Amino acid sequence: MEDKHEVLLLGSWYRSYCTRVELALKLKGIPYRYIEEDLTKKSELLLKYNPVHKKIPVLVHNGKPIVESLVILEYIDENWNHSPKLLPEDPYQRAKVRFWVNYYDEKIKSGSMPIILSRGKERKKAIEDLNKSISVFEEGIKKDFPEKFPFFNGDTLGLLDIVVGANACNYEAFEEVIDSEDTESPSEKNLDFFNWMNALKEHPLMKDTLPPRDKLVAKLKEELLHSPRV
Ligand SMILES: N[C@@H](CCC(=O)N[C@@H](CS)C(=O)NCC(=O)O)C(=O)O
Repeated sequence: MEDKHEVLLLGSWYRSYCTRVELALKLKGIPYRYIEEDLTKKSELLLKYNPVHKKIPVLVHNGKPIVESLVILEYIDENWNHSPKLLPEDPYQRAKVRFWVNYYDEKIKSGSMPIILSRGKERKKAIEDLNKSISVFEEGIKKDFPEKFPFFNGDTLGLLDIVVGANACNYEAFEEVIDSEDTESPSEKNLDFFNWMNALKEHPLMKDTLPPRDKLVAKLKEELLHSPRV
């Protein structure tokens, strides 16, 4: 039964697009009901609330759906306008955060998929490409937010911590699943970036929300077995 006044999240426990929404809801102290979706058998609710993309996460607030994780995060920040704010007050700072969030999704989050799906030389190249993208990201945010690195918004989580941390805090599980023996793994390079992730992993909200490492490794291995390139 749906309650028109509640906040409902359709998600999947190991997908970082969903973890980022859970982190924002918890950070703002917004109570929500969570429904785990099986993407091999999409529910009527998912198809009804996200008929265009048919993807998770979907946030349903007062019976109205909001889709696309970054749109959802901004909705949460605007609708529950109290502190802590996910985005800075200053429009130029906001623009810079949005720029790096988009860069992260396009180059780094997406850059891990070619690694998982490839082998041998192809995988080595994909790892090198990812390392380069992380270097550009690391240098960029150090330059754009010199006073705030490694944490944004002081000691509370900001949009970049949430988007990046929901994904990259799981780097150890990811590295366990890929075999990068003959290549420098991402965490051996870009030490500032991974120090930031290691600090974030200790944040109570992250500890409470990130998927358990062993369970995630098992899930990623299972997905790998079913991936078309293996
Ligand atoms: N741009 C979307 C991406 C969401 C997305 O890719 N969701 C995946 C799970 S991680 C999904 O629902 N996939 C189902 C499908 O492609 O059929 C967002 O930011 O929310």
